[in-house]
Amino acid sequence: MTERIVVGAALLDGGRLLAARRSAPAELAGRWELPGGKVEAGETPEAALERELREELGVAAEAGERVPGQWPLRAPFVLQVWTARLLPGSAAPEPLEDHDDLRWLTPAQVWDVPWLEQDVPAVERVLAHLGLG
Ligand code: 9L3
Ligand code: MG
Repeated sequence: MTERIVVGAALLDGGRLLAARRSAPAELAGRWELPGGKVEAGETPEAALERELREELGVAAEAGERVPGQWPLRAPFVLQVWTARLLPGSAAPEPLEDHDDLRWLTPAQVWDVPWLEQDVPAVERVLAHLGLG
């Protein structure tokens, strides 16, 4: 089966990382994730990330660099992560779909929320990538 990429954003602002609490589907509700979603056919991962952040959070954001690594989700999906930043003039993030709470976490607060199991190694890698691991 061909792998399908789900992009997750390490959205950073002032040294804090955005975590989003899923409200759907039921089996993932209440757990926190790096916001994002499936890359569509013909789309680059960066474009998918920017689209997902606009749809899910109502923000204008720009993808930065890939955080090395890839983490298995339910087959055929795999999670890949890019850093991202809000563009000047972007609205503040709001949980518009699939989420019911957002938190900007300082490095000291990153493990205060119950991340989706599948996101834990990705978040660890994000911290290492930022020199905070
Ligand atoms: N997923 C896991 N961690 C993440 C993201 C963005 C997504 N950081 C999983 C949840 C779903 C699948 O990938 O099972 C597709 O994500 P979405 O399109 O429902 O956000
Ligand atoms: Mg999503």
